[in-house]
Amino acid sequence: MPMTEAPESSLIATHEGAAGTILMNRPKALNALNQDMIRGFAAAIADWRHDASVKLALLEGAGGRAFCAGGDVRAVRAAAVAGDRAAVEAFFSEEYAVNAGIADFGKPWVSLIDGVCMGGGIGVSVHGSHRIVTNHAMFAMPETAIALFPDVGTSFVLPRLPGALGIWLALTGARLNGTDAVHAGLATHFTTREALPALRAALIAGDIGAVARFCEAAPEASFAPHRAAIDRCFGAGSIPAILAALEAEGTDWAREQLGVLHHASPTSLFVTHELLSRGAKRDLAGCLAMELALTRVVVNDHPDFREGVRAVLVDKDHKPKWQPANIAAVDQAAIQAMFKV
Ligand code: QUE
Repeated sequence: MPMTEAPESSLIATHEGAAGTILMNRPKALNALNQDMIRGFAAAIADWRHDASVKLALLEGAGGRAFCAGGDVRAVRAAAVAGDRAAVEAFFSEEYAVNAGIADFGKPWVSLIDGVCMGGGIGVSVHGSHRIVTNHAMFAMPETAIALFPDVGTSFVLPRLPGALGIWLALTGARLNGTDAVHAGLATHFTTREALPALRAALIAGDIGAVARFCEAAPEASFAPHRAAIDRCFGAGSIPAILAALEAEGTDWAREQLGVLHHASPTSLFVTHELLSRGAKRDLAGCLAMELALTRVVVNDHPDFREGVRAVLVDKDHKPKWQPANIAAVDQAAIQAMFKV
């Protein structure tokens, strides 16, 4: 036995049968993507795209609790606090290049999503052909809580979901279970955790048709009772109009949504609404370029991002002090000026 063991890699990319398999392997951090993992994705995509022995890519998260909780925003915050703009740029530009590389991978990109899937985890799955969720999946785009915005190409995806579902998910960070994710269009197939080993074995054997055999119809979405109210309120067209519509609604559900919105970064709410409006009119590449330009301003120059990550992930007091502190004080011209692309 060696005295010391090499630290285990945070991303394990290998060939198994007909598949290229990727295991996101940082279970204590819920497999949140760091720079090394992003570089591992980029290398695997480049290798496998033109390798005829790789019939499909299969993506999983280690540890049983998470697929991938997002990006390593603690590290991004540390870079921003240190004034290291180059590190911030490297992180997001390389992450978004991976998202684009998955979209044009050219063969099946199959994600087995059994646990937490947020932010960056959606980015490494949603642009692929097969997003298979289990009864233990939990999807969310929680970025407004840390004063970021829905990125990783979701400014392209979310405006294209049915009705106002995308803007609702983006603004509130609402959690979806596996069946919800299928009904929303973020996932493509529903199965059970118990079926995953056999499905995985069939995929390794190159049998992409196994997906249809092992998956089943998703039961009704938990948001179904609120679908009409979601479209009515979150489709209102602006942040002030959404708040007014929720207030007019007068239900417990609407009051709950208002509570969530009033806890989020006010700046982030306006940025997110504008981003999705613009994203509805652009292709994926245009959306990723818009997001990258926005990270430079939001992450490096605005105080809310570092404060949001501090409150949610560093100190965990969940008491962020936003600047400005409330929605009425947001300068809409300043929001428009944050969009450089
Ligand atoms: C918004 C986010 C993230 C978040 C929470 C938010 C995010 C992210 C994580 C996260 C959660 C648990 C971990 C971890 C990271 O939380 O991107 O390492 O153990 O990665 O409200 O965007």
